[in-house]
Amino acid sequence: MKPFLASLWAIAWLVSPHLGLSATAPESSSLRHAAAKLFAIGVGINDHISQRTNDWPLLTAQFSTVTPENCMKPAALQPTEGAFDFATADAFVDFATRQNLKLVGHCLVWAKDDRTPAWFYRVGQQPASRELLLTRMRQHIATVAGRWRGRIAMWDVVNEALDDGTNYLRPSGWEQACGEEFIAKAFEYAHAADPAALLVYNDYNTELPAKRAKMIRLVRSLRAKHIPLHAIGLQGHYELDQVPLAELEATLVAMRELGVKVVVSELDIDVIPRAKWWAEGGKYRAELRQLNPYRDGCPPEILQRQAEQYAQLFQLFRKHAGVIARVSFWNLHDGQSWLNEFPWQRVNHPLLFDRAGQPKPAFAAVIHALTDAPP
Ligand code: 9MR
Repeated sequence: MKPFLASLWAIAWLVSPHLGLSATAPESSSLRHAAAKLFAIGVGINDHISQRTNDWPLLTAQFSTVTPENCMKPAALQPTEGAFDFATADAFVDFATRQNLKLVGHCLVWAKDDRTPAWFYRVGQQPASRELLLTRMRQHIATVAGRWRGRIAMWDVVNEALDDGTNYLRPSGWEQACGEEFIAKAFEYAHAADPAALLVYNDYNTELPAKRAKMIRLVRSLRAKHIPLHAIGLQGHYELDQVPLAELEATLVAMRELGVKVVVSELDIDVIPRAKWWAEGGKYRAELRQLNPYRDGCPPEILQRQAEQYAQLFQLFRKHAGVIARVSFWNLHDGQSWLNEFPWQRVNHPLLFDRAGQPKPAFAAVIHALTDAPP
């Protein structure tokens, strides 16, 4: 190429993304482009993404933000006291940085005993004191958030602390020793370790009125103490035909009124509903374990219903884009979804891309909901 033509080409290449001229990922075929003026589009992905080259084209065409599915959790990073293992998470952060993907760290504290290494709570056979528990928490957060200071855009600081039953907070080693204070401290420690990171409280079912009320109480309480809480994570693990649109909208409005941002942090729509697993003391579990109706593929009418329900969700997100900073899916495509394993093994189809990474009807429905003229 002649030097003059070469420089013209270089200028065109440099300005084209700003003019929306990207040839490879225009609005009609890329979620992140379609949502660009509204919110970031993210995804929770396999910890070993840096080695999974087959996943890269879909990931980078569609998403701008990534959350590691497991490798930054306390159990992965500090399984025993002081013995940090950063190998997988470091490779993840380097990969995302190289690919210009923003990072969500997940999570500094998981307020569930079965998800927190038992050593945090104990001294020998005795429960650890409040002081010791907070010291351990501070060391964990300072080491982890400090390690990638300035490189993680958002941290899920505390995950799943609100109770599903009648308590305010879920009973846990944290709650027992410190009450609500452990949440406040986690945010203070995270802010000290990485002052530029946006700090998120992340939980599920916060659309439901009872849990929404607990979340409002938590936000008010942290705000009154000037705790650096910046956003609420609504996980968004929904089930086909049960997407709680009106209740979700009420939660979005409540967060807007409180002046706190929202991230939809782990979105999916399960097509083999799972709620029955927990009903009536678990008496349906043996029956459900046999249930695997879509092992040979998902019927078109189910895919169509899923597409309509995803479209309704994204219409709602678009309406409330002023309060929503990001919408992240939980897993890259159907073959990688946690819902193939949880709470029983079945071939599931909860995402926008099928097992070959090809767009499903829900993909076009979401693009349409994001880009067509508002009603
Ligand atoms: O998808 C994750 C799965 O691979 C893990 O086994 C599990 C336990 O660590 O966590 C899953 O991700 C969860 C996330 O960390 C928090 N919200 C609920 C997600 C689905 O269970």
